[in-house]
Amino acid sequence: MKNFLWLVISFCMITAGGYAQDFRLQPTPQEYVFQNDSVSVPQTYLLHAGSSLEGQPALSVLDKLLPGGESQASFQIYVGTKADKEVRKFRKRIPDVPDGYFLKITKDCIVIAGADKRGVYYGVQTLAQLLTLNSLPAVEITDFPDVPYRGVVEGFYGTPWSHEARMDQLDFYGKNKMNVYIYGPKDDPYHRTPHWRKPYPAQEGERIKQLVERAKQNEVIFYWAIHPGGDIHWNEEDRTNLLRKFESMYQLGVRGFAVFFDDISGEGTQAEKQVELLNYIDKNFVQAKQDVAPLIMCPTVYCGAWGKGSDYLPTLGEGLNEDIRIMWTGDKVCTNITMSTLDYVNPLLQRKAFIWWNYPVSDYVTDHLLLGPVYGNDSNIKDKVSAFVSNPMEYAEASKIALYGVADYTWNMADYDSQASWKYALKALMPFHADYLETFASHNSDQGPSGLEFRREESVSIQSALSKLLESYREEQKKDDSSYWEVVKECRRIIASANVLLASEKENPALYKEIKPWLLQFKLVGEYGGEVLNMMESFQVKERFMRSYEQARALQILMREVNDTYNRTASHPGIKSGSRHLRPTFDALFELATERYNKEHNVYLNTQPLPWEEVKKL
Ligand code: 14T
Repeated sequence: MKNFLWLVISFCMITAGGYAQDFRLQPTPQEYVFQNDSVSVPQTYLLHAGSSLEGQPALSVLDKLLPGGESQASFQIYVGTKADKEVRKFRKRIPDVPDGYFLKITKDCIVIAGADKRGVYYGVQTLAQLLTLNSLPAVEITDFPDVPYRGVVEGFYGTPWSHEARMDQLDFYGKNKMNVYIYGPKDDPYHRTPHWRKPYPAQEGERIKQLVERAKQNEVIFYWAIHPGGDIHWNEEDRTNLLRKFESMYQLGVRGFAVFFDDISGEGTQAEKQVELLNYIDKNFVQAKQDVAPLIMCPTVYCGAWGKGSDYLPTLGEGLNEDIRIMWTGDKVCTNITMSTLDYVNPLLQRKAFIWWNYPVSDYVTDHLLLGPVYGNDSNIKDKVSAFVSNPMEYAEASKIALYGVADYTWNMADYDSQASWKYALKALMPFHADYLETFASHNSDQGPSGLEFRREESVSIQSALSKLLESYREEQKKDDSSYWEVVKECRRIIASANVLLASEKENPALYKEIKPWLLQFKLVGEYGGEVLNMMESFQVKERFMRSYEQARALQILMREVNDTYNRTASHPGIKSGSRHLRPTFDALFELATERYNKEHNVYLNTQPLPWEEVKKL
C-alpha cells in the first residue's frame, strides 16, 4: 500500500521531474496498486457515463479536466455509480461505503466507479490530482472515507468569513473530499440573538443562495445553523418563529439544518425543552420535507468540562430522535479527540458523537496565528464518531494549513502522517515559497496560555538548541557553541523568510493579507534574536556590545509598536509571533548578557526586556 507512493515518486522523477517529485495524493487513499507503467493523457476519448450522473458535478468536473470527449476515439472512459451498467464489470471493486470509489487507469481506458455520486466525484478529484503529473501512472485505487461526514463548522466568534472566502472554501472542500460545511458564525446577527427570528435581508439571502449552489457543485452539504438559546421562549410563538426562519432558508436552497445551544445560560439551557423543540423540527420540517439532511444539534453541555454527572446529556441521548446528530468538542472546549472522551460520551448520547473540533479556531487567543500541523487526535476512533468538523480561524486562507490536515486525518486515520500532510499544505498554499512559509508557520503555531488551556508545539526544530544555549549560558557562564550557531542561522532564516514572504503578495494574495502583521512581527523577532546573540559574543567589547544592546532595545520597542498597531480586538488584542520559545529565550539571554556586561564594566544598563505589551496590574 505505502509503496505506491514511493513508486509514484520514482516514476515522477524519471518522467516528470521538477515539482512532481513531491507528488502525493491528498487525502491519502485507502488502497492503491501501482502498475509500473505510464499512460499518456488522452487528447480525445469516448465517454461512457452512467445515467445516474446526468447533470451531476462529477461529469462537469471531468469535462473540464479532459475536454476531449468525442463520439469516436480509441481511449475509453467509463464513469458511473454502482447502479449504472457502464461500470457493471467493476461493481465488485467498488467499496461498499458511502463516498467510496474505484479508479483504474490503463493504457487504453479510465474507469471511475463510485458507491454513489459523491464517490464518483471523489474519483474524478483523484484523477485531477494525478493529471498534475506529466503523464498518468497506471493504477488501481480503492478508496473510501473513515469518517462519513468531514468538514468545517464556521462557528467562531469574531469577524465572519467573507462571501468570497466562503465560496473559495467550498471549492477547497470539494477538492479535499470534505463533504460538510456548517454555517454558524457567532457574529452573524441573523444566526443568533438578536435577529435569529428574522429572515436575511435580500442581498444577504442572495449570497446564501450562491453558497448553497457552490456547495452543490462541490458535493458539499451546506448546513445552516441557528442559535436561538440566548433569548428563546419555550412557547409556540418562538417555535413558529424558528420554523419560519428555517422555511425562509429552505427557500434559499438550504437543505441541511442545525440548532446550536452552546455558550448560553438561563431559560434556553433546559434539556427537556431542547429535546421537545428538536424532535418537533425533525418531525414537522426535516422529515416532512423529505429532501433535507439529518438535523444536527450542538448541546449546551458540549464538552466534558461543562459538567459531568448531570442529567442533561442523558436527557438528550434518551429523548432526541435517533436521526438527530449531537455535537461534542471532547473533554474540554479545545482539546484533542480521544477514545476515552468517546467512551464517555457515546453511551450518554446513545449515538456516535458528531465531533466539533475546536482547532485551528483562535477566537480565544486572537493575537496568535495557529499554523502548525494537525496532530494529537487518536487514530483509532473512526468507528466511534458520526462526523468530524473543524472550527477554523477567522482567517480563511491561513486556516487551510490545518484544514488539509483535517481532511487527510478524517479520510484515512491509520495512514495519517501529520508532518507530511502539513508540508503538503504549505506547498499547496505557496508552491514557490513553501520553505519560507514553513519557517514562518513553524514559529507561529502555539496559542499561548489561555483559560482554555490548549497548547500546540512551536519552533520544534530549534527548541533543543534554544534550551541548550540558554542553559549553558546561565549555568556555566559560557555559551554552547554549536547551539549558538544553530540559533544564529535560524534567526537569519527567520529574517529571510519574513522578507521573502512580505515581498510575495501575488503568490497568494488572500494569505498575504491575513498574515502580514504577523510577518512584520516575525521579522522583528528574528532581528531581535540576532542582536541578542551579538550581545552574548561581545560583552567584553564596549562599543560592539552597546551597538547591539541599543538595537535589541529598539527592536523590543518596535515589537510592542507592531503589537499595539495591528489587530486591536477586544479580548486578546495585538500580534504575537514566536511567543512560545523564541521570544522567551531571547528575552532571557538579553537579561543574562546585559547582567554580564554590567558586571564586567561595573555599569547599570537596564537588564529587563520590554514585554510585548504593558503588563496589566491587578
Ligand atoms: F459550540 C461549541 F461546540 C463551541 O465550541 N462553542 C464556542 C465556539 O463558538 C468558539 O469558537 C469556541 C472556541 O472559543 O468555543 C466555544 O466558545 C467559548 C467557550 C469558552 F469556554 C468561548 C469562550 C470560552 F471561554
